[in-house]
Amino acid sequence: MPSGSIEVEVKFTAGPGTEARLAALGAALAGSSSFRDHYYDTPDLRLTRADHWLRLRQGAGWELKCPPVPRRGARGSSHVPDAPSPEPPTVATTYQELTSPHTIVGRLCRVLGVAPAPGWDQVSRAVAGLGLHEFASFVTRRRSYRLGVLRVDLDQADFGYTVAEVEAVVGAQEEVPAALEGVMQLQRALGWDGATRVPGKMSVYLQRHRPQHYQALLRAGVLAGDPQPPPHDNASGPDTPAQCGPSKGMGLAEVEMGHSAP
Ligand code: V4E
Repeated sequence: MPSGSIEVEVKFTAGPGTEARLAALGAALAGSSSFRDHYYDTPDLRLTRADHWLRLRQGAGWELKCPPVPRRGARGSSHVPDAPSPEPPTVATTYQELTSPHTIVGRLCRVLGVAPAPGWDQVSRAVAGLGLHEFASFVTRRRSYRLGVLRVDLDQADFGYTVAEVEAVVGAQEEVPAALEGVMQLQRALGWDGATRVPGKMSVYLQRHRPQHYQALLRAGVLAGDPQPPPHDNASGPDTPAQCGPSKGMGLAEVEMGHSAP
């Protein structure tokens, strides 16, 4: 897909037994990493209120996570600020991840209603020209597992929040339903209930450090319904979710969506 991959992901809270369960399911530790993300928006928050998340990720470069562009003629086909795409019918989220500078700048300009200026072939120039400013910056320590085409990230953010996610990356909108099924199956196999919405790092960061920004996103419906973790710091270790327990007979074959990753 020329304009970027589509990420289908669901967050959950890892417990002390999560990594053992991953190993029992046949997941392989793909690596550990640590990286800083810097997130950018206009002073009046037009990007994030339109559910567009521009970040500079250490070691990866510029990335834009945004709602997939709906098919022509579909409901909500013209995405406008303050009108995020409808949520999928689960707690999982579906976002396009753009990494090509040309595509990122084009999408930013479309959302902000401006024409790209000459020289904006580099995202950093567009960021300066559009007057974007950094509104969040934090470090994530991550352990990543692979199970077939699925990936599980166990994240610990430096502001004292831990969260995990199951993710599938697909190339086209038609592949989203199968990916959704795969991530939800693996999440259930890891002992989570598939119905509890767990906030992401950014949601917790904004609530703690940028409360006005957080409230604006609640009003815009971008973070609507996110329950927040208790105000205490959970950096001392992952919470043990009440839902964690033996999986109900979920075998490896049921959670694999396709061939094994190399
Ligand atoms: C898409 C989004 C944000 C950008 C950060 O996305 P996230 O997946 O939470 O971060 P991370 O570091 O895990 O990125 P990855 O390495 O997987 O690409 S911030 C808020 N959103 C929207 C959003 C939402 N509304 N609800 C949930 C549960 N997550 C994200």
